[in-house]
Amino acid sequence: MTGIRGRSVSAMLIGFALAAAACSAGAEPVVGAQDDAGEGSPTTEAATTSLTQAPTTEAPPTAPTTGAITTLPTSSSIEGQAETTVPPPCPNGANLSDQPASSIDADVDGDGLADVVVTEKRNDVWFVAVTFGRGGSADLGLFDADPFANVQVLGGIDFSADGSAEVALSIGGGAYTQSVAFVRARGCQLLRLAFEDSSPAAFLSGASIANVVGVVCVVAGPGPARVEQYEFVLIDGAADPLLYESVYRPYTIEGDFFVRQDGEGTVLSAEEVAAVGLFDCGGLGL
Ligand SMILES: [Ca+2]
Repeated sequence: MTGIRGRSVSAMLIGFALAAAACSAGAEPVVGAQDDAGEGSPTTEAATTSLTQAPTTEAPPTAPTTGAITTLPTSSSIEGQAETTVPPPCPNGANLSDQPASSIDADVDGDGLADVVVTEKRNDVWFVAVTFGRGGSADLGLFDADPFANVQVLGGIDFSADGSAEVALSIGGGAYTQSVAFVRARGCQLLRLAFEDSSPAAFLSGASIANVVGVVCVVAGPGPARVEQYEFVLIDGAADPLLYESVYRPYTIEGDFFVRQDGEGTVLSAEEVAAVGLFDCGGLGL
C-alpha cells in the first residue's frame, strides 16, 4: 500500500515541482540582483528627480516611479545576464565522434542554452558526452555500462528544480531489466551520481513473470528530490490475482549522491503492482 500511495504522491510532487520549476526558470535570472539594484538606484534617481521637479506639483508621483521601474532594472538585468546566464565557453574536453548512438537536448548547466547530450562507444567503452550551448564539450566514461547494450541517453530531468537538468541514461541490463544511471554537469565537467559508498548509482526497471522492478523519479518540491526503487517478487503464483511481496527503497538526492532512506515491504496484488510505473521519470521513455 505504501508503494501505491507513494506513487500518487510522487505524481503530485512531480506536477508541483515542474510548475515551480517553470516559475523559477522564468523569474530566476532577473529577480534577486535586479531587485536590489532596482531599489538602490531608483532611490537616488527619485531623489534627484524630486529635487529638480519639486516645484511642479503634478509630476512627482508618477514620473520618478515610471522611470525607476522601466529604465534601471533593464540596464541592471543586462549586466546580470552577462554574469549569470552567459558564462564563458568551456574547453573542448570531449573526443566526440560523428555518429553518436543517441542524442538529446537538455540544459545541463543551467545557463538557459540548450546543450546536446550524446552516448557513444569507443573501444568497447561507452561514454556520455555533452556539447555545451555556450561552446565547449565534456565527456564521461560509463565503465559499468554493458558494452554489448545499446546505451541511450533518455533525456533531462531537473531533480533539484535549479534550472540545470540531470540526465538519465539506460546503460544496459539483464534479460528483463534495464539499468538506469544519472549524470549531471558540474562547471565544465560531467559527473555520475553515485551511491553513498561512491559506487556509480544505477536503478533497475523491467519485469519477468516472477520479478518486477520499477523506478519512480520525484523532483524537489515540498519534499526532497529522490528516486524510488520498487521491487516485487512473486510469492503466490497460485493465487488469483497473483500476490507479490513488495520492497520499496527510496533514495534522496543529496549533493551528488543517492542516499538510501527507510523503505517498507508489503504484499501487493498483481493489479496493485501494475499500478506502479515500471519507469516513471519525468515523462522520459525507457
Ligand atoms: Ca546549457
